[in-house]
Amino acid sequence: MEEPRTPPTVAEPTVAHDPYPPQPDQSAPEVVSATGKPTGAPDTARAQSGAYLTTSLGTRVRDTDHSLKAGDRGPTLLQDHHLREKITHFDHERIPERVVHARGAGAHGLFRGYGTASKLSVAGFLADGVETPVFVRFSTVLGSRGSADTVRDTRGFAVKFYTDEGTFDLVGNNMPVFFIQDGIKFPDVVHAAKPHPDREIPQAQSAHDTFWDFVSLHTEAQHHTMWNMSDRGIQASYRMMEGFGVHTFRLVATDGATTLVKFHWKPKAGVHSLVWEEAQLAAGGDPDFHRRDLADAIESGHLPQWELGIQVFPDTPEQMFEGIDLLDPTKFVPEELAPVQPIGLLTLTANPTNYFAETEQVAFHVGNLVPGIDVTNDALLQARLFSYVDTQLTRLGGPNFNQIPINRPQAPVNDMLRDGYHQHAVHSGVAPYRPNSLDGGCPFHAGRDDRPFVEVPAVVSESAKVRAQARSFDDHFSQVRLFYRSMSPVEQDHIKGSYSFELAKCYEQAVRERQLQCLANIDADLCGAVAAALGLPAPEATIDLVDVEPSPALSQVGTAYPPDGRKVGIVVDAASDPAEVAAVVAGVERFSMVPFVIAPHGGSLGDVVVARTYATARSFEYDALVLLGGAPAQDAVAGLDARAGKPGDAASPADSRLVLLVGEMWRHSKVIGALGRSGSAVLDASGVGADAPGVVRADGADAPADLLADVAEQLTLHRVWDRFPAASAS
Ligand code: HDE
Repeated sequence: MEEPRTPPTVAEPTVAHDPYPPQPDQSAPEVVSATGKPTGAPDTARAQSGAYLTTSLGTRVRDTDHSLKAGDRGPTLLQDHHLREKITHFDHERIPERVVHARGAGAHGLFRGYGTASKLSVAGFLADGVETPVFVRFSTVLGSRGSADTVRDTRGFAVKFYTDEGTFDLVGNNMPVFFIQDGIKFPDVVHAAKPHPDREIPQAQSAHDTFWDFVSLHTEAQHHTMWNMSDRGIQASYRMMEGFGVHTFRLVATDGATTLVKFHWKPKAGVHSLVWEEAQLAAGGDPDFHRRDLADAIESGHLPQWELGIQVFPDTPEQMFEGIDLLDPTKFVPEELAPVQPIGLLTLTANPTNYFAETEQVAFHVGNLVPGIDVTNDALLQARLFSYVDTQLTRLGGPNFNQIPINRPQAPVNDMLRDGYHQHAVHSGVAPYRPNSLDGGCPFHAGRDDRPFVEVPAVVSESAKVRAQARSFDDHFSQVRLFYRSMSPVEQDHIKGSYSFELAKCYEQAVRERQLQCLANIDADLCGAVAAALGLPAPEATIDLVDVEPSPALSQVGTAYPPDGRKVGIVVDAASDPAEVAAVVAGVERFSMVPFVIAPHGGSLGDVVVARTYATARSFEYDALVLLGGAPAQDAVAGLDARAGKPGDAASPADSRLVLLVGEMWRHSKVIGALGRSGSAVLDASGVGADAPGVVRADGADAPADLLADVAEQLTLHRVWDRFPAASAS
C-alpha cells in the first residue's frame, strides 16, 4: 500500500514503509502494455515497490553499505554479487545524449481539438472536443545535456500526441525557418555550430568562428541566423514561446482532398524574451532557469497553454504561395498573407515523475504520422524522416525504443516487428509474416473504411535524378530583410547588439568581414551599426535590396497578454510589518501572479514563507519588483558601495545587494513598485529616477491594492518598453 508523503525528519527514518506516491503535480501516460493495450494498472505500477531494499530481482538485501570481504580488513570477494550488480548498473547509467537538442525539459498535457480542421483532415484527434494525452519536450539545440537554459539559441518544441489512431509527433522549433534547405547539410551546420573540435569551446554558443564562417558562406542560413540574433533567440520562458512545424505538411480530408498547411503554436501567456544581460546572468545564477520555470508553473497550477493553428494553402502542383516556395524551409509565410487559424488547445497539466525515464528517453520522429496528416517533398523534412529513427538505435540501444513507457502508443499495435534488444512485448502466435494461414491470416491489411494511414498519391513529375535545387530557393536575403524591418526600434537595437556581440567573439577578421557583407545585403543601417561596433568599414550591398512589406505579426512588442503566472519579487526587511507583507502576497495572488518574498534571511514572516534572501535573489527571476523595505541585512558588505549603509542598520537606506537588484531591474526595463517611505527609500538609494517610466510608488491606506493593479497592468506588455533608449529615440 502507498504511504502518504510526510515531511522529512532530521533523524534518519527507521520505520519501514512503502515508497511515497508521486507528487500531486506529477503524472505519466496511462499504463499500457508494450503493444499499446490498457492494463488498468495505476500510474505507480511502473515505480519501485515494497518497503525493503532488494536486488534488481527482488531478493531482499540485508546490508548495502559494506562489501563482502575476507575479514573486516581483507580484500573484497568476487563472490559479492550485490556489489557487482550495484557497481555494474552504475557503470552503465549513462546513455548517449542527443546529438542536437540534448538539453531539454518535458511535461505531460492534454490536447483538445476544436473541430475546425475536420473539414481539411480526417485526423481523429483534431475533431471537436476530442481529448488526446500528449508529452511535450522543449530544448535548446547546441548545448550539452548539462548546459545552461538561457543561452542564445533556437528552442525545440516537440509534441507527442498519443492518439487512438497511432502516435503523431509534431517536432518543431520556436522559429518558423531553418538554417538549410536540404537535410544533407545538417551535419555541416551542426558541426559548425558545435564547439570547436580542438578545444571543445564554446559550450552552447553560436558566438564563435566556425558558426559564423559557415553561415556567412552558406548564405541560405542567414534567415535563421537573424531569428537567432533577434529576441527570439533568448525567450523568456518555454511558456512564452511560439512553436512552428517549419515544414509545409499536407492534410487529407475524408474525400481525399488535400491541403498544404504550416503548423503554429501560439502561447496564451504571450511571446516574450529576456534581454541579453538577463540571459547571461541567468546562465550563471540559475542554469536551469527555463526548466525550473516550467516545472514551477505546472506545480503551482499556472498551467501553460498554447493554441495550435494552421496556415492553409491550396495544394497546387507548383506548391507556391504568393511567390513563396512552400518546400523551402528557409522561408515562412507572413501571417498577414495567410492568417493562422486555431484548430485546438494544448494545456500542460503535469510534470514528469522521472526525468530520465520520460524526458530523456522520449523518442520523437517526424515520420510518426496518423491518418489525415502527411509529409511533403521538402528536402529537409525528407532527411529528417530517416534521421530520427536512426539516431534512437544508438541513443536508446536497439530497435525496441517505442516500447519504452514514455514512447508506448495508446492505440492497439499489431506489427510484425520481432525480437531485438530489450523486447518488452511477449508476442503470441507463430506467424509474424504475411501472408500466413497459421495465425488465421492475422494481422490483416486495413481496408479503406478501417481508417488506415494511406500516403497521398502525390504526382512526381517525370525527371532526371539530380543533386540540385529549384531556382525558387535562390533568394537568401529578402525575407531576412523583411524580418528585420518588421521589428520595433527596440528589437532592431537588440539585433544590432547581438550581431555585434557574436562577431566580436570571433577571432578571424575574414569571418567578420564576410558576415558584414551579408548584413549589407540585408539592411544598411544594421550593417553600419555592427561595423561600427567592430571598428570595421561597412561594405556596400552586392545585391539590389528589395522593398519588403513588413509583417507586424513578427514583432513581440505591443500586444497585451494577461499577467497570469508572472513572478513578482516582494522585498521586505527586518522592520517590515508581517500583516502588510501578507496583504501584498495575497494581492499578487489575486492577479494570478506568483509572489516571491525576498527577505534579509530565510524563515518566515508571520504566515508568509521567505522564498529568497538578499543573497540569493537576482533580477532575472522576477517580472516585477515591489519594495516594502530594504535596510542593510546583518550579512551586508558595507564599503564596496558607498550607498550600502552599515550592516544591520535599519535606518540606512538600502542593502547593497538590493541596490544591485533594483539597478538590474531598471536596466532590464522591468516594473519596479515602491510602497511607503521605506520602499521609496530603497528606490532612491538605487538612483532610479522618481518619475521614470515603469516606476510606481504608492503610500497610504489603499497603496498595496493600487500599486499591484498598476504593476499587473504594466506586466500585460511584459516590459517597460519606453525605458529602452531606442524607443525614446524613435
Ligand atoms: Fe531535428 N533532430 N533534425 N530538427 N530536432 C533531432 O533526434 C535532424 C530539424 C528538432 O526533444 C535528433 O532524437 C536532421 C528541424 C527537435 O527529443 C536528430 C535534420 C527541426 C528535436 C535530428 C533536422 C528540428 C530534434 C537528435 C535536418 C524543426 C528534439 C536526437 C534534416 C522543425 C526532439 C533525436 C526531442 C532532434 C535530426 C532538422 C527539430 C539527430 C537530420 C528543421 C525539436 O535525429
